[in-house]
Amino acid sequence: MDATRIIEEALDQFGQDFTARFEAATTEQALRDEKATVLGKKGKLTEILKQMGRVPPEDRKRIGERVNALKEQVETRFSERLAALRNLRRQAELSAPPFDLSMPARIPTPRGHLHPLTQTQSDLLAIFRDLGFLAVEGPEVELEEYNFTKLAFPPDHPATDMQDTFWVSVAGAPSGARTLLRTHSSAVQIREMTRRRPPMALVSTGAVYRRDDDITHSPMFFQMEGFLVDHRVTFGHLKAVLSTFAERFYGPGTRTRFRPSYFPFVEPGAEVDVSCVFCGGEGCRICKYTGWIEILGCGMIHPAVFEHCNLDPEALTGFAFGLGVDRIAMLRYGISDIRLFYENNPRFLAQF
Ligand code: FA5
Repeated sequence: MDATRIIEEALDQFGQDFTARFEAATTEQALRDEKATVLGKKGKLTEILKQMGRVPPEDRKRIGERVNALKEQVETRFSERLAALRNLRRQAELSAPPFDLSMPARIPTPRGHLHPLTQTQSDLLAIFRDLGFLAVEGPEVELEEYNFTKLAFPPDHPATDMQDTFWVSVAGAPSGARTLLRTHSSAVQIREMTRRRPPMALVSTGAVYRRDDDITHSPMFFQMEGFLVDHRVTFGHLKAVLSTFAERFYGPGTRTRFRPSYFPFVEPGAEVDVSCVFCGGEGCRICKYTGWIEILGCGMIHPAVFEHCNLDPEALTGFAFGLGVDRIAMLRYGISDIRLFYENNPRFLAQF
């Protein structure tokens, strides 16, 4: 048989083959794969055309035209089959059970909210903002100088013991300076009094750290500090601010009681109790039958603290107070174990 016949027969065969292959493909991907087998660089047609060299020159034009026509047919059949397959898929989708995209998920997405301690902090801040205090922040990793020394803690004060305080080393801290996780928010007093000039009325909330761990004491907890510095500030102003706060936070009629107490950075110092919010002062389990609940420490800023901040203790006076946010929140929500605040159990948190 001559080369022209051989190639013509191969092309006939090719024409039948690819049509059958395209019909057999049932997915878009399978169809594309078949097209590659037929027309690709290593495909059937390329194989056949390798014989072209043996075809006499007078037949080549005819064979060439035939090849081009076949290529066009392949493209046409491919497009037709592709459209048919897509149509089939669409029909299948349309006849399948309806899929409702707008239907709500069976498990509703849980809505989060602020942590009860964050809620309590912002409620506390809001009251003091109304009273004219400006909210500021301080760092949780603090200098010993700000947390203890400038607040007039003597060097051997028990609070500075390893048992009470988390001492940490910090890269880049001033040389010779000791650093710690602040044990109270009073460090903010020093930060602000060294960089602002009076008058100032500031509040600050945030995390503080102590080596404590029981049902009413957590190693990390929250405090709020408030302080006011100006000329002729008196203990009377302190009492007015704190009793107004107590009535706003716990409700009208809440009474306050100031008991003398000691903190190195105030003189005089006091602890403040509020009439028990649970029994109204009658006496109950929560107030240990005293009718009173302790909520904070406070006092008039010690002259030594002013000196440490380069403020004139002859000209200025001021008061400061610090309260435990966790304690306030525990009383507010009737929670008996402080650790619940930090376990992040959604069943607990969802109740607020
Ligand atoms: C202070 O920390 C003083 N800086 C408060 C102060 C500020 C006095 C300004 C005077 C002027 P104290 O150590 O008592 O004081 O702590 C204050 C409150 O923090 C406590 O009443 C208590 O409610 C809370 N507290 C203390 N330790 C813990 C703890 N481990 N976990 C939770 N709350 C705590």
